[in-house]
Amino acid sequence: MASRKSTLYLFDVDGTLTKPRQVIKEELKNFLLNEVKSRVTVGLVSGSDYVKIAEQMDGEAVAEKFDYVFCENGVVQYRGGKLISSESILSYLGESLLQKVINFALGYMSKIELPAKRGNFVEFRSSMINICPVGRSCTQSERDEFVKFDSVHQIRQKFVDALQSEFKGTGLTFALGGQISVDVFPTGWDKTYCLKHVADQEFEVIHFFGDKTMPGGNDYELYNDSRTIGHKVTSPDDTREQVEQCLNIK
Ligand code: M1P
Repeated sequence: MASRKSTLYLFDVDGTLTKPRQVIKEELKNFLLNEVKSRVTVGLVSGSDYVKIAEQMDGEAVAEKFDYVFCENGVVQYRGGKLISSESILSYLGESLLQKVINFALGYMSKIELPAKRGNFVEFRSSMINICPVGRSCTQSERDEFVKFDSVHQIRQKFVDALQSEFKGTGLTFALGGQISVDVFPTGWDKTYCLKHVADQEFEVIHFFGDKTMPGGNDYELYNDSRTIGHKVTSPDDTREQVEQCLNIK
């Protein structure tokens, strides 16, 4: 029988609890905070930083509402409403390698033609760099247009291939996090990182719900980790159905 002490439910955000980069629906949020959190411990684990997770989960108080909020794959950790730990990609890689990656990425992106290009092509976060060919300041319709274009022309996959070949042996991972960008981080700083933070809690079972579970997707490692029971979901509605089945509350 699942209980808060024995069982942890971890949820990816984009594509799992919300449409990509959109705000969670009120009913699903209430379901998580009432029905689910009263039965098991609940955590969020996203590639995004805290600001984006808060926007999407409907408010700054997200860290207080959920038991755990693991940002940037869990390398930035909030527990019980407080920032507990984070790592610095700058200290880990050093300025020289970091600049080589940024310079290569900007050079590569300067040579591709897209339906639209806007601003904020490189977003520097505590523990990862997010590189975005269309530019993170694109509008929702420009984002949608890029997603279609990318599915035909494999813009991001080719970019990842080029980055992997250029930075082979440097211990960097290049992952297709969301819809329009590539996440760059030290190998091992994927979503399995968050499991280190809960090791002391001795959960008997850890369930993980995510949509990007294919190789190269940013849910792949945690979904396939032997310490979790992975659930592949296709939408926020599907997530709710699968959770109801697991908790036997339908
Ligand atoms: O789903 C998590 C991803 O969300 C955003 O992706 P995109 O803007 O490409 O849809 C980014 O914050 C990305 O870093 C993150 O992994």
